[in-house]
Amino acid sequence: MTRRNFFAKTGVTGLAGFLAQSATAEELNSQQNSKTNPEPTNSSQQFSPGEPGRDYTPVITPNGTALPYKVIDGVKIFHLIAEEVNHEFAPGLRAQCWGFNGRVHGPTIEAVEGDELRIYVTNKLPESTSIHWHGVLVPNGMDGVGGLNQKPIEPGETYKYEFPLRQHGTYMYHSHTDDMTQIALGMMGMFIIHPRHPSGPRPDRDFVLMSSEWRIDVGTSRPVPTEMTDFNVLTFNGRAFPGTAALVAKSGDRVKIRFGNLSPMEHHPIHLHGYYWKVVEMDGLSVPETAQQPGSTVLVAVGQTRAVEFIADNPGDWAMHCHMTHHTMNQMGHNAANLIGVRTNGLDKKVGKFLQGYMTMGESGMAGMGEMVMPAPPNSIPMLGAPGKHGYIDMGGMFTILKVRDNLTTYDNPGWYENPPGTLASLASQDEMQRDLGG
Ligand SMILES: [Cu+2]
Repeated sequence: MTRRNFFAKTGVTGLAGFLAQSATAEELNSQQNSKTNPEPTNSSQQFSPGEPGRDYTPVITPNGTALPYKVIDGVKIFHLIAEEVNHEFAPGLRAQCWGFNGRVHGPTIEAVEGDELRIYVTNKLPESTSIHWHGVLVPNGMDGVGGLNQKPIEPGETYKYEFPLRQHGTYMYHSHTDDMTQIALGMMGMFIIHPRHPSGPRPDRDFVLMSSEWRIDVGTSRPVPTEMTDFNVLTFNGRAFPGTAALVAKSGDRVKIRFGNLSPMEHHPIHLHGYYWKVVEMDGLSVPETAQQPGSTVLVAVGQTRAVEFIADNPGDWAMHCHMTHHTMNQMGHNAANLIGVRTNGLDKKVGKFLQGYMTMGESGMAGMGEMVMPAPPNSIPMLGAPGKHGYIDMGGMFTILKVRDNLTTYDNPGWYENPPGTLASLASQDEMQRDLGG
């Protein structure tokens, strides 16, 4: 559905409603790369991971990008710039965060086992910082814990980290000075090391998804670093559904998904519909084939990485999300009264005379709350969802869609799945109910 006929159908053009400011999930999936992902600010790039001649399948960072590098005297040179970033979590919600090279989270560092790295870190923040290479085996003085392993990088300074890559796998990087503030504001990214001598089949699609969580009070634009329990924006790669880009694969592809979690406080059981996978990496270490746990949900605790693999042999639009239900919601107050089953007939109308836009929470469940056209506080995203092919999708937060199709010619977003005849849940007829359920 295009934006034009979406607005024509729902008639909300010009309304100050949630819907008026949001595109369909499909549109977001197809547009957001160009809208929200500016090229990195590093202008000295000469190479990008995945160029012809690279002996690996480059990873895909949905809603993100890889950090460019150049090679000087055989050393791969990267440059991370820690800086404030005005970041969009989903259309309608932006906040002043801290990230790298104009991004939240930072770009994915991608290199190969055996590489010699030199990573410059420039601090453009108002306070000191330092960067830890999470899970990467480095000399002690390169480990990045401010005060313990190095002097903090003061505002305006540039430090260099140098180390060889002695391993391969899925790792992360993050601030390790004033961690509570800097991680809560977004200073993290993924660090992927490809094997020098790959064994086993190479993935056709190799995705990277980093989980995080934020407290951003409605109408404000600064994440709250002191929050310990009540996070209201849950993200994959810094984006909340419907702002998350779909993962696209074609039938028969070997798909690898690398999960990392640097949420301040919470673990995330990530669940994929339509498939089971095998866990092939734990904290970057390859799991021997005979020990690879099968499943469709993998718990990714804070500080952990997990990588899973499966063959994309079941076409469709498959949900993939954290299974904690409060982690697939956008901004809401968690202290609302429980009114499910309470008859509040007419209450909204009566109170609405005095309080414009008043709405009772969930008399008959909360589905549809995101769909209602109600005045939105400035800079906030609805609690749930986006329009989908078959109606409104009551999901938000740490939710995305795996799109698998036969005969794809590109990996651009293919739109919504066309269900083959006889494979779509539908309203039961009276005759069918009489036949199968009896009188
Ligand atoms: Cu979660």
